[in-house]
Amino acid sequence: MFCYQCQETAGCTGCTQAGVCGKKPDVAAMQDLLVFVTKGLAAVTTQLRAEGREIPSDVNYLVTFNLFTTITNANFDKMAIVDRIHQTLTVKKEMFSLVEHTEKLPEAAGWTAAESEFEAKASQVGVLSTKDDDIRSLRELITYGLKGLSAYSKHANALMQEDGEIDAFLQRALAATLDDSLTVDDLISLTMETGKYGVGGMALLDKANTDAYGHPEITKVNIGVGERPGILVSGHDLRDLEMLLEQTQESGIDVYTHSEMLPAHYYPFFKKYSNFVGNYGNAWWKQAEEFERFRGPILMTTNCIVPPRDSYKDRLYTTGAAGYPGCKHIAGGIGEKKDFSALIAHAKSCTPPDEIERGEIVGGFAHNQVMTLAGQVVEAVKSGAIKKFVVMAGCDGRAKNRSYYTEFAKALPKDAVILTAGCAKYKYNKLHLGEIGGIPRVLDAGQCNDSYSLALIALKLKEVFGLDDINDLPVVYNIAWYEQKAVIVLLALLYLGVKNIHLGPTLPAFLSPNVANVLVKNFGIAGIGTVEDDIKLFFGEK
Ligand code: SF4
Ligand code: SF3
Repeated sequence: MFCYQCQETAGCTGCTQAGVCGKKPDVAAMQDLLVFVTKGLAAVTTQLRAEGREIPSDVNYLVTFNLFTTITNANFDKMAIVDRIHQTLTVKKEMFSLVEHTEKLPEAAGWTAAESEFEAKASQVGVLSTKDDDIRSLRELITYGLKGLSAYSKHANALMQEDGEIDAFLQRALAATLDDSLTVDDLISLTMETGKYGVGGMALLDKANTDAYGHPEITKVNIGVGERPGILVSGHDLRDLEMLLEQTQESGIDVYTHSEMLPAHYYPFFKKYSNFVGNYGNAWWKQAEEFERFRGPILMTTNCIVPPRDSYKDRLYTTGAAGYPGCKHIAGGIGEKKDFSALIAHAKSCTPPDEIERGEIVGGFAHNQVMTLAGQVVEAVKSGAIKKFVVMAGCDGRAKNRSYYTEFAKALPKDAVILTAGCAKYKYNKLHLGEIGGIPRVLDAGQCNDSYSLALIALKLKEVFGLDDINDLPVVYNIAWYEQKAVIVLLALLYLGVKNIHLGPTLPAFLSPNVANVLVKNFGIAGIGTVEDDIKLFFGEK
């Protein structure tokens, strides 16, 4: 196997024996093949569009679902991935039969085989099948961005919203990663275009979420536990949470969020459920210990899954693109009602969660809420009470060097405010960093996709302060990444013209030296240093 799509990749170069994430070589192979056949399907649909045909929504959903399945820590279930390959081959064949000019299509478009040949084919189509370092780097950068975009599209689809232009781009760009005629420059332009559609994808999801659940508002979230048995929901899919909450009414079962599901509490819609008790625990990588102590069933709606311990594996359920062998999977496609009765029955046989902490955390600072505070924020900036905003959005992870972010947050000058989104927040959202004139020093917009809110806030500040360039704002970017959703967030920020983003704790292994140079030269992308050096760099001498 060879995989280097996430920040924790072995030795900062690539996982070759087994994934640091727990992905085994046979699963990695089937993921490679799933990406390959999905690219083939994308080439077919792109050609069909060029020939004036419409592509059915179900085919668009299949593409995004497949890519989402291959995101870090989403699906470890080989058989589920093999099933998706079969399904994709069937759809691809149907679509292929409609193409007039098949001579324009790459090999992946027409490829099909019996399952017995999957492994052999997988070994020929992985990341290393592209020989040129820079072309490989850009193809993978685009593919990972598209994986992130797919995840966000899929969540919007779950709320019955879609954007045909985004799907068409996603498939065109996927197909382009198979096109040997494209040069480095072509692929750099495509990378930027991916960022543009990343903004579109996040805007689509923002609309889907806020249309369905209202605008996030300042909310105190309980981090303690109640006295009844509970179900813990993790991942990013709010529609799954809604269905679960509906089905747990009057059941005597409480519902808690974990990791990236925390921001659900900020939406007005979910506040009507009296059994929606609070958030339990921290970011995804602490789940082994925290799931053990939760004692009740856990629903993983998306990434990030840590291979479960036997002590709670029978309590771990997956749904959507998530999967783990031996764990029960709750079925249900876009627009279908899922049946969570198995989890509810299971919860009834469990004892209440073990309390791991008490208190509250505050969040809900997505764009609409911050706009209502705009006057206060602008005043604080003008008076000098707030000197700088530090965007610290992104992902958390288990690597020890990520303690940098906790130390960095602690070391910030007291007149700096953190803008965050994504599970990166868990590195500092319980530090009690205080307030500036009533404005908390950690403003949490929500999930990683809500980085979109941070971009809107920055654009609003630019307008209010009458600036021509977003980079003239008193905003610095110190972003943590882990998986591929962070890649699309990064590309979206670059597309919006944000410069000098610091990305850590390490730069992506999939950036070849030349591609990294392009990002450094054109966008001032940099890594992180020591906390002390970086504080000096961002704020000058204290
Ligand atoms: Fe390694 Fe990350 Fe790939 Fe897992 S997802 S195999 S940890 S690079
Ligand atoms: Fe976290 Fe996996 Fe990326 Fe959505 S839950 S931010 S790492």
